[in-house]
Amino acid sequence: MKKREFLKSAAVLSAGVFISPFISACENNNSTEDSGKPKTPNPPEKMLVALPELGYSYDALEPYIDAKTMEIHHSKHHAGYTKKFKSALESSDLQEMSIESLFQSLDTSEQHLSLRNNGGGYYNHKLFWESIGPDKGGEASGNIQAAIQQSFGSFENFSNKFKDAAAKRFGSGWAWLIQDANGALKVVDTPNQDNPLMHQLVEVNGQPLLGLDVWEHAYYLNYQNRRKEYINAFFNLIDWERVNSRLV
Ligand code: MN3
Repeated sequence: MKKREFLKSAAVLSAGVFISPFISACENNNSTEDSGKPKTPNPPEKMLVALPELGYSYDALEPYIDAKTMEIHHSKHHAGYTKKFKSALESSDLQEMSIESLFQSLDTSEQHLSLRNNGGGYYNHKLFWESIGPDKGGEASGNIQAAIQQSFGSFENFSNKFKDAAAKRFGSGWAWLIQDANGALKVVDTPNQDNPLMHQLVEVNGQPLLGLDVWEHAYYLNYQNRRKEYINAFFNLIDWERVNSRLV
């Protein structure tokens, strides 16, 4: 009995020693609060910006997107946008809002240019990686299928419209499937790293459901000038369940 009590108190003691730096760190944060009420978290949270992990390996999307393109696109291009966005955010007074609100506040001014280009690059690529995957593709199903049917008449009409927007986007940019404020789905395209959340900067705004990067860096190693082949290949990768989950 005595031995057991000793072991018990030794365990409590060692646990106490182990966690004490954590406790004292918390206590320091709460040092001005002595009312006994739990302290509310420090509002508002700063936007968390970090290069996301892909949910699959660089070669997982072969043969539709090759491993080398994926590696450069994610570890160089997306990493670059992420780093520059963090830096632009830190030197702005716009850190304490959601990225959606940030985009809505951006205008054509010079002071917003880096947030526009790099914030767009950060967000658009994240959405892009999350919209595709191995063993995906095919036709949409569920609510997104019904919404596509209602807005475009058929999946084929939608895919033709989307492919056309992606092919005709002059220079660098993105093709999008969006949901507007009335719930209707639309296909739009934007230049550079703009996106449909940037209300003051795009002709048609809405919630992005699906985005396709048609910058040459997204396909040139494998497809060279054959952008249409890359666009067709993309349809073998679309994760429709994920797109469905973005419906408002
Ligand atoms: Mn890109």
